Amino acid sequence: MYQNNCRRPALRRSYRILGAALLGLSLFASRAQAQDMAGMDHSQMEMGDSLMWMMPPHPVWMNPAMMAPFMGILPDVEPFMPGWELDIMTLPVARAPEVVELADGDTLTLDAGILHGMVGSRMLKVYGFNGQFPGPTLRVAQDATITVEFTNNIDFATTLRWHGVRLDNEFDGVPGQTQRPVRVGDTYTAQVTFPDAGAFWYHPHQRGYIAQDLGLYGAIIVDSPDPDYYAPANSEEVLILDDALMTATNWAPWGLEAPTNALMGRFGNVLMVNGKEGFRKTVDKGDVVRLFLTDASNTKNYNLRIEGDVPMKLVAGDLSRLERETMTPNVIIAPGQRYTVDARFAEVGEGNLNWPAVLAACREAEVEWYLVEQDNCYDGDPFEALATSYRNLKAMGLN
Ligand SMILES: [Cu+2]
Repeated sequence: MYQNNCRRPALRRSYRILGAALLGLSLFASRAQAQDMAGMDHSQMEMGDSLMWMMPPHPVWMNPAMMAPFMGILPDVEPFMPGWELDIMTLPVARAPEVVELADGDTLTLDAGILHGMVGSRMLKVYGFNGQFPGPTLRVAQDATITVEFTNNIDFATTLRWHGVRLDNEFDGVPGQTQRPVRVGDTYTAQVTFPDAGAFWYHPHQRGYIAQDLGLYGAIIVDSPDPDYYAPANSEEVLILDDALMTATNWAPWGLEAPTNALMGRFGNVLMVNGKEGFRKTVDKGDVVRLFLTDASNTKNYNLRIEGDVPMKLVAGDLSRLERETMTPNVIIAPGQRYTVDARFAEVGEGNLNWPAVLAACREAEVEWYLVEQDNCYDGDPFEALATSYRNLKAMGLN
């Protein structure tokens, strides 16, 4: 489905293949396509962990459950890293997302490119729009129609999808169905309408398991002309949650010819809010803070609460405002979803909105990659749970 017109040369590296079933690989790409890129100058390639495709880390308690023969399984792909041939010091330094206000008839230029980013202490090549990682937050008037001029300057062809926005099918960024992928260096013009108030987002729809992982996404807030659409709040924050699989110094490589993950992407070991590890905000006692939350992770769910058991009121979801608002101690959000909550800091003084702790859900686990269950507050003994499910399977004659 996607085109392998990556600018980075392929490595000739043969991995031992013991089998791929456990990894759930979707090997739908042609290896031959990627091999067309072989034979280029490899002299600039850095050595070290960034060259190797690596097994994602898994929690300590799972180690004994991993059978030895499976430990060595590696997918039969070359490693992919963004902007392979570029010197990171020559790339523009990524800025934090800026707010762009848009009214009917406006034109938005979105230039997708490779930037010099920082996540924690890691200096990384990231993807972003208009020099921002993640891309700018679009604040659009309801019922506006805008023209989007999208230029692709990342490593491979891509498209732009307007998640949740009701617009003409031909502009919805579905490669191979409603439009051709936008090739490297090309510009694509779309007419995008915003008939619904609420929170939406934009992201690539071609090799999203790489491009979206690298930060090629942004938030959209569509504002109703009705000033009372939401209840009053003292302030607003647009927060995009994401995770990424990283080593101590860089991204863990993706697969060049094919995904090394099942379905939409891989779990990360680093959690980010708006492209940074952690988010901190100072609030005054009694403030109501409106949080526009989007889960931009490829595959991770979050079970969010605010440290100090700050009450939240769920006011809107994917389909705009809720008919009935609900008080909730936590919000479970899945990839692609948006929730809008009003949090009231009645008993909390300054500095106590500690976002990493919010992400920590029921335990301090913000860097654990395995929080995959909708209820990630499991406090039991995982070995006992495993043993029980094994016994149950055995009793049913399934094992
Ligand atoms: Cu989407």
